[in-house]
Amino acid sequence: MSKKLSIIGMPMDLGQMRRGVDMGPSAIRYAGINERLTPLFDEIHDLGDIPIGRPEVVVDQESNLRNLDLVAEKTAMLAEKVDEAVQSGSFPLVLGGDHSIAIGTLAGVSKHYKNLGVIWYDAHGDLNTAETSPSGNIHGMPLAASIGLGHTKLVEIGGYFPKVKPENVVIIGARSLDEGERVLIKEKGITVYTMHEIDRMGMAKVMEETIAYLREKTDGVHLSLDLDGLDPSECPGVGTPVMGGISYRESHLAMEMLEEAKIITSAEFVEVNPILDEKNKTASVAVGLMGSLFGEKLL
Ligand code: B3U
Ligand code: MN
Ligand code: MN
Repeated sequence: MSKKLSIIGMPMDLGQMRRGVDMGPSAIRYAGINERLTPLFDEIHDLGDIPIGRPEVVVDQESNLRNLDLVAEKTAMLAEKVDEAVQSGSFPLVLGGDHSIAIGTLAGVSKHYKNLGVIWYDAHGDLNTAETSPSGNIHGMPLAASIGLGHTKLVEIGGYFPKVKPENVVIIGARSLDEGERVLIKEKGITVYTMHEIDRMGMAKVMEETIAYLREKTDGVHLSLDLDGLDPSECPGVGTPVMGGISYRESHLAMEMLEEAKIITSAEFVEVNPILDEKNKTASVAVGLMGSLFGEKLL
């Protein structure tokens, strides 16, 4: 079977307050994604960007969520594109955009699996709802929405829910969790490797366990990689940096182990903000990690 990749840009910054993350897809393309991935696939289709425009910020009166209707509308558009890519036998790779786009990616992907797994590589849990969110920013909510919790307009994108069972989620790199997120993680039994476990066990062991766990439980795995999961010294171009993150090397190892395991069936790289970046470093890291994820070898 030929190996096909569909790249979909999602230049949306409506899930948070810092402008610039809408330029993420351009920055990642500029960092050489096509050149880097061309040798690794038989066909690459760059489907361009989902049109977002420059809408005015609107805070939903009832829920206090910023840009609720717009995020719902645009993520539904992304879901359709992702769905088409999967249908055509292509691996969907989505470029963000803030992390709220994951609501759309998962809505497009999950209907194709009975038991989708998700690796959430992130400093944050993204498990807030309108009730627990300290910010009203939807980029802090996509994992909650995808397991069926939160505003119905977000939960029901794509016309079905939930997209993922909480027991099929593995969070890697967490070091900033809100109180409501902690409660939810315990209540729902979500697997989390915080920085403590990564330091203590090493990334190799964390990935071995993650792969063994998801391979057993799921029939496909989506990788949702927030560049703020990495340390801000290596990925400064993100809206909400948190010190003490995963290193560049550990992240490459994680991607290489996922590639060897052949479990990843879709992916997204989010929160690249070139305005906050240093010489497109964060976008370049994203492209480098994609190389490892898709099988680039030194020798
Ligand atoms: N947990 C906080 C902060 C945050 C979440 N995701 C990012 N930042 N990138 C919130 O606003 O929900
Ligand atoms: Mn995130
Ligand atoms: Mn994050």
